[in-house]
Amino acid sequence: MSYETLLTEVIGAGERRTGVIRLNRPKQLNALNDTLMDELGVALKAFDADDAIGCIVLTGGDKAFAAGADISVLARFDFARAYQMDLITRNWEQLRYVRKPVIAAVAGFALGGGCELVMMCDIVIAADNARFGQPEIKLGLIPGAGGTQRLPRAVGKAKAMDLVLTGRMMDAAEAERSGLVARVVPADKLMEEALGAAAAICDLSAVSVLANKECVNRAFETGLSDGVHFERRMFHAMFSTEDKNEGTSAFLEKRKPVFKHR
Ligand code: DAK
Repeated sequence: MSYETLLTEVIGAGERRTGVIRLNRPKQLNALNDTLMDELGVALKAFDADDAIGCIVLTGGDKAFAAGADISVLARFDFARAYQMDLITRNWEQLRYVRKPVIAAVAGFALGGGCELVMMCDIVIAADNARFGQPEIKLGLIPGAGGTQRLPRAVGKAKAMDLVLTGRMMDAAEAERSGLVARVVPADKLMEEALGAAAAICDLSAVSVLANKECVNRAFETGLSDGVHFERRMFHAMFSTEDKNEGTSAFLEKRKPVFKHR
């Protein structure tokens, strides 16, 4: 499948491989317009539905992961039109429904909607030149794709308020210190690191991978008691899988497990 605003490829040699989606509007620093968000939804759905894909990497270019929603589009809308058309909302949420792990590999700017996309991913790996921010306030706006909600959950209220109210950017080191980013690597090692993490996930039991992701995400949607209860039931459910028998046997027999994803 070919896209106007994305490049996609499948990487890896194993039974399960990594689906890579690269945002590709370099002249506009990957500003997120309707076409791009439509295509991203399609590409994510296709990889998520493909049994040969074990993990997805979402990345951008060297200078920008994405510099936010396309401001030329935002400039044209008034409230009535935006509300009636369900501006942006209708095609921004697909990432939330992807069940396989999505790794964001971020170089350069991840601003506004770009930062919000990053925060919808499961693991964030940043190049040392990455810069994150929610500068919507400088446009007379507020974040519109979860920035005011996910940022405080990721970095705490103090840092989130600082970023949202001033619109300043934070660099990769600050983002890692604050908990927004899992790993920072030299820019020329970004894809190697992200693909390495993805390949490691591809080798694991697909059932267990889905369950781990679902349980961690539950922590953001529920209170502690309900979350732990959900985890306990999922933990019990894992005892019904062949992969659990294979994983535990392989450990005891000191060999590498061969998961069948069932
Ligand atoms: N939109 C459109 N074009 C953009 C862009 C953007 N967000 N960011 C950069 N560009 C374009 C520039 O206009 C320029 O185009 P030309 O002049 O070459 O034609 C080209 O990309 C290169 O940019 P610069 O010349 O500015 O490059 P610099 O290195 O000097 O500066 C920068 C890079 C990233 C600091 C700067 O471009 C910048 O400040 N960009 C805007 C960043 C920003 O404000 N982002 C937040 C946008 S608001 C919603 C969901 C989400 C959102 C809203 C609603 N719903 C679900 C309802 C999200 C809103 C936002 O993201």
